[in-house]
Order: sequence, then C-alpha cells, then structure tokens
Amino acid sequence: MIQIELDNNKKLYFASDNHLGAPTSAQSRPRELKFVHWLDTIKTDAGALFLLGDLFDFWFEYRTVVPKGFVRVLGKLAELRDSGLPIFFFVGNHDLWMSDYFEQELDIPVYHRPQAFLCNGKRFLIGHGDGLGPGDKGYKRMKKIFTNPLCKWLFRWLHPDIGVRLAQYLSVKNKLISGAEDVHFLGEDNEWLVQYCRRKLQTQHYDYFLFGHRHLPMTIDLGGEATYINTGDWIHYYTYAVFDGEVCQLVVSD
Ligand SMILES: [Mn+2]
Repeated sequence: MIQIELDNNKKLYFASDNHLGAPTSAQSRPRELKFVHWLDTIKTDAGALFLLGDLFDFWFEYRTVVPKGFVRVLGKLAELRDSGLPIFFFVGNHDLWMSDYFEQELDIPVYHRPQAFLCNGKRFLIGHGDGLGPGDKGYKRMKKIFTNPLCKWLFRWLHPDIGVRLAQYLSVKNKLISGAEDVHFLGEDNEWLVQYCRRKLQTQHYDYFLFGHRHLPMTIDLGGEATYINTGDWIHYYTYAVFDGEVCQLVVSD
C-alpha cells in the first residue's frame, strides 16, 4: 500500500486511454495537444497524477531506441515531474512493453498490475483494468503471448521500422480507434471489472476502484461505501477523475 497525504486544496488526477499515435501520428496530434493543455491546467492544484494506461497506441523499448513521436506529452510529463509532482504510470494493453525508460528518463514509476494506495484515509485500488475479472479468455491468451520473454526477445530483433509498423497496423486494425465498433455498456452485473471489484471487496474494503481500458466513462456504486470509476478515454469522451481529498468523481474536460 502506497501512502499519499494531500496538502490543502491539492487533488489527485486520473486519466487513461489516449492511444497517442493512432490512427496516424498526424490525426492523433490534436488529442495530444488537448491532453498537454489539460496537464497544464491541473499542474497548479495536482497533488499526484495517475496515468491509467494506453497513453500510447503502441510502445516498445529497444535497448537503445524508443518509438518516434509523443515529444509534447513526454516533455510536459517531464516538466511536471521535475517540478515535484508525483506521477504514477500503469501500463495498458497497448503499452505493456514499457521497460525502464519512464523510470530512467522521467523518474515516473511504471506499474504492470493494480496497486493499492491510501490517500487521506481513503483506500484506492488503481490499474488499467485489462484481463481482470472473469471471462475475456481470448485476450488473456493473447496477453500471455505478448508478455512471453521469448516472444518479446524475438520481436526486439526485428528492425524497428518493421516491428513498429507491424504493431501499428495490428493495433489500429483492431476496433476502438477506427470507431468501427462501438463500445457498449454491458450492464452493471456483466461488466467484468464490476465483478472484479466485488470479488476484491470480499477480502478488503476499498473506497474507490479506478480503471481505464473500457473507453466508457462510468461511476458505479458497489454498495458499502465503495465506488468503481472508469476514467473513459481521450478519443471520444475526454474524461478524467479527480479526488479532492474527500470525494472522487468523473469530470469532462473542456
Ligand atoms: Mn485503451
């Protein structure tokens, strides 16, 4: 459990699913600028910033190379971090090949699974949300391949111009960005992250569960003073969550 004490009037901010770089770097630029502008507006009262995954539509770290682009958002994160703002990065299923670049270059810790936080007496469980809860077997199988050390090693030895292009092709082809397939709310009882939260609550109380991944902003009352908030995305909704020290809620950015 990581503890954060918020000073007066400071807040926690949570955002996810920017998918920068998709469907093309030119088309993702306005979203990147909007996000960088948002980072500028929160820096006055942010006590900590949580990025809940899929910041990049594709990311891979070679030993000496990282993908081109994203200079503005990386620069802004560096500025905020250098000014003393704690930033926590949770990898999503699109950027799970993060290694130590964020830690080394930006001094931002990277989490590969959900992490508990205690802030002003409230318990948080925070993560990206992929592969949690029951079901989603196809994805879980795929994730095993993606995270397999031998597969990663083989991919690393493809020339980046081939590897990155191949990954971008596969990533953009799959749904969310193209808008080819709509994301539908499955109903409280069928949302597998809701089921995941309910199971967690059987052994440990949390005041707030924060996840991304669904690309659907939602706030779901789990009963017993527990709430699940999904941060939505920065493609269609431009939503984020903010915790003012007492209450956590979803906000649409302007
Ligand atoms: Mn996503």
